[in-house]
Amino acid sequence: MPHVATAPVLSPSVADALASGRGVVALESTLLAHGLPAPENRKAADELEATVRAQGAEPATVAVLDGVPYIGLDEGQLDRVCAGGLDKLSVRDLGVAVGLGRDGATTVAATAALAAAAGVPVFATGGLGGVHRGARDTWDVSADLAGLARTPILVVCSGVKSILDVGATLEVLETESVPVLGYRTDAFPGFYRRDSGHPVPWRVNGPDEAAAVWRAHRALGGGSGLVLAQPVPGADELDLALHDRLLAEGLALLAERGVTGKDVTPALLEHFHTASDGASLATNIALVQANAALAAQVAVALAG
Ligand code: PSU
Ligand code: MN
Repeated sequence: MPHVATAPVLSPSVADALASGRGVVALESTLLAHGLPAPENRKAADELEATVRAQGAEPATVAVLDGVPYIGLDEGQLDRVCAGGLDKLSVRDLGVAVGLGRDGATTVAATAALAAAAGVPVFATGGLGGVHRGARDTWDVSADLAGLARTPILVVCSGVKSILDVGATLEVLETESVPVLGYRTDAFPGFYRRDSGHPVPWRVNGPDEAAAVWRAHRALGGGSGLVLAQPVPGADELDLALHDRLLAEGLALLAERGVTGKDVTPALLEHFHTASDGASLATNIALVQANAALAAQVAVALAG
């Protein structure tokens, strides 16, 4: 008997928050399942949810379990996401995972699609996927970009990972009419580093300004997502020389091992975490935490 497709299931607290007009922040599960190692990922999952609650909003971590898309996970479901063995699901994989009754962690694109469909307009993550270095030959461009082009959701992130071609990624976001706002910065952040070397087209200086831009974007018919890019807190930034060494090593490792497709980003992040003795892990967790806090402030501003 084939698995019967199910509509997304909202946790009771998320359903309650939406019904009463309180702020809700979507959180993705790929960064937990494929971006952070165990057991740090489980601790980070709890801390992210606590951070969102502390700002007065409701966290909604998104994942597919037993073929059911969930918006808002309980403790046992977070355990499963962080235990390993889940598939990495982008938008094209959602129907497959649901149809076949699988477990999977959702990327930025897939989380955005499920959250927006459920009426959650704000989402926090670490870094967006983008155009990979060498994409001219490999055609490796994250489905996050096409996903944001058609999904109306405000994504708080620390720019894109420095493992990508940042300039090309910004060009695609421009082509796809996805607004990019720097949060209290004129520089587009580079994930582990505060400045990717590329400017942002626009800057906002508080959650209220971000909320005003989002409302206007939607009111004017903007059907795309919006990127609110916040640099990692200065104290948590990865040392520049260490960063550049890890990046060069990581890219060489990928080529040597022939890593391609959806394994590229997790493999590079893992190299950073192991080869830096956890320094990049601390940076990664710090930036996601800061983004969760800002996303919650924007969600509260939008709800008010
Ligand atoms: N941010 C993090 N860690 C991650 C990611 C974001 O701090 O692992 C994930 C997101 O789920 C994003 C994915 O969608 O990296 C990009 O994967 P790809 O390059 O294969 O599209
Ligand atoms: Mn890719």
